[in-house]
Amino acid sequence: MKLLLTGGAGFIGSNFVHYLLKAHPDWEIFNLDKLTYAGNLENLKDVAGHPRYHFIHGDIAGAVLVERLFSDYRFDLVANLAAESHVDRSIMDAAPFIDANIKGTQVFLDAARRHGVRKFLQVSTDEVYGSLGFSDPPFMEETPLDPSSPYSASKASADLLARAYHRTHGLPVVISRCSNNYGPYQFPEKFIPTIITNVLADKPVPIYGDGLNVRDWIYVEDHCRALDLILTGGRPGEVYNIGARQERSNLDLARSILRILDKPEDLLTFVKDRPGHDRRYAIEPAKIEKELGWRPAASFDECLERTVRWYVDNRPWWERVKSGEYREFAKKWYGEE
Ligand code: NAD
Ligand code: TDX
Repeated sequence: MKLLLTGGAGFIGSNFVHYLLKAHPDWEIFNLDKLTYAGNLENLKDVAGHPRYHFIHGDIAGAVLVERLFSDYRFDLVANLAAESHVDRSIMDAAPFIDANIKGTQVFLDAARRHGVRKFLQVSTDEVYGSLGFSDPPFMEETPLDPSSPYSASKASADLLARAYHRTHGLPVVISRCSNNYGPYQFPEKFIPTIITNVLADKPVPIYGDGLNVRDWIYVEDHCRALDLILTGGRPGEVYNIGARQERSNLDLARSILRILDKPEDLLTFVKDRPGHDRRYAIEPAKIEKELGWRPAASFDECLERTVRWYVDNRPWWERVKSGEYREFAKKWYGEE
C-alpha cells in the first residue's frame, strides 16, 4: 500500500509518520511538505533513512508537482494534513490560509480524481462547527458548519470541496474532525507548548481574555490511531468526529501544568482576548467509537504528564524552534535548499 501524506513535518503529521511506520510494516509512506515555519525535519530525523519512508519537499497547491507525483507513484491512499494551522496567524494575515488550506486541497482532490485512489482522507477540525455555549450539547457530525476565524473558514471551505468531490465525482473522500491535540513536537505557538516552555523558562504565560474558554483535549497518538482507522475502515462520503471527552477551561489547564512543574500561579498573566475567540469546543465521538471501535489509550492526566516530561527532556528541540535555529536543519540536511 502506498500512502501519500501531506504536512508530515508538522506536529500531527510527524507523529502520524512515526505511528504508521510502526502500525503498517507493509506500507510505503510518502510525505509531501512545503517546510513552512511550522515544518521541522528534526521531528523526523530518526526515520530519515527508513526504507519505507520518502520525503518530498513541495507545496500541495503546486499543481505540476502534485500531478507528477500522482502519475509517477500511483498512490493507493491520501491523507491531507498540510495546512496553515494557527488561528492567531490567520487573524493577522488570511492569505496563506486560502492558498494552503483551500487551493491546496482543491489541487489534491483534482489529482486524486484524475488518478483514482482507494481513499482520500481530509483531516479537518472541530473549529469548523463554530462556538458552543457552556450548556450546549457537543458537536455532532451533523452540526452545521459555522466557522469564526479565517483559519476555520478555510478548513470549512476545504471540507465542503472534499464533500463536493465525493458527491459530484464519486471520489472516495472521508473527512475527520478532531478536537485540540497535544503531545510531542507541537509548535510552541499553540497553547499547551506555550505554557510548558514559558514556565520552564520562568516566563509569563499569556491567558487570553478571562481564561474561561473551554477546549476539548486529545493526545496526538489517539488522534493518529483514529486517522488510521478512518483511512482503513471509514466509509466514503462520511464525516467522523474525533475527541476524547476531556473538556478543560484554559485557566484550569494552565494551573494543572504549573502543578506538574511545581511552579507558582503568578506566572499566569491575563492579556487581551483573541478577536472572535470561540467560547467552547466539545466533540461527540460516539460514531467513531461505535463504527470503528476507537477509544483513547490512556487518561488525560497521564498523557498531560507524559507531554510535559517530553518538553522537559527535549529542551534543545524547543529552544531551537523558539530561536529559529531549527530552520537551519533542513538546509544542512538537504544541502542548502
Ligand atoms: P502544523 O502547523 O504543526 O503543521 C502543518 C504542516 O503542514 C507543516 O509541516 C507545514 O510545513 C505543512 N504545510 C503547510 N502548508 C503547506 C503547503 N502549502 N504544502 C505542503 N505542506 C504545507 O499543524 P498540525 O497542528 O500538525 O495540524 C495538522 C492538520 O491537522 C491541519 O490540517 C490542521 O487543520 C488539523 N488539525 C489540527 C488540530 C490541532 O489541534 N493541532 C486539531 C484538529 C485538526
Ligand atoms: O498564548 C495563548 N493563550 C491562550 O489563552 C494561546 C496560544 C492560546 N490561548 C487560548 C486560546 C484558545 O482558547 O488557548 C486556547 C487554545 O488555543 P490554540 O492552541 O491557539 O488552539 P485553538 O485556537 O483552539 O485551535 C487549535 O485547535 C484546533 C489548533 O491550533 C487548530 O489547528 C486546530 O484545528
